[in-house]
Amino acid sequence: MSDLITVVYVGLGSNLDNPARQVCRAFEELDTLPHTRLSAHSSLYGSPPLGPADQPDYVNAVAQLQSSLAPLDLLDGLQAIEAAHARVRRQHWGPRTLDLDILLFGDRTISSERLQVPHAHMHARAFVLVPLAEIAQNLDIPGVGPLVAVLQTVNTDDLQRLGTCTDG
Ligand code: ROI
Repeated sequence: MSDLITVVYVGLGSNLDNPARQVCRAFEELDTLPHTRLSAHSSLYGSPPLGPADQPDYVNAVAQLQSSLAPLDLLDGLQAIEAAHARVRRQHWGPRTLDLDILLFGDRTISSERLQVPHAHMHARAFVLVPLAEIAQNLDIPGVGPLVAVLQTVNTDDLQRLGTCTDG
């Protein structure tokens, strides 16, 4: 914890046990983390699985947090939320009840065993970039470039905007 508040973007993904409900609950849970508040979140998007195709489609979204936690303390908090949702055993690149990934932590680049920021694959994933652009149009991805430019390099055809958490 420090006095400094950092804007953090978190990617959310689920493809099990009513994925939309998992993601919407996770938005609320992110707002309950210590020294952290949820300041914005995207709509929900449906996307076909990246990786093994024999799994359900995903619901993806992005949250914007204001946090004074240190990166690894925030990661601990995200993993505690994931664990509370995870009733299903996970396989590598297989289906998951809830995935929470730190995408960006202010303008910092972090490379440690537990955490890489910016997220290593975010610049290639429409299901991350499109919801991110919905809540942060003027963002720069450190080491990569302006979000709007990166967005033009990915195929968004398979991404479907599903609506918001209050749509039912
Ligand atoms: N595919 C999609 N569409 N959305 C995800 O969030 C997602 N997460 C993953 C893998 C298995 C790589 N595939 C995904 O971890």
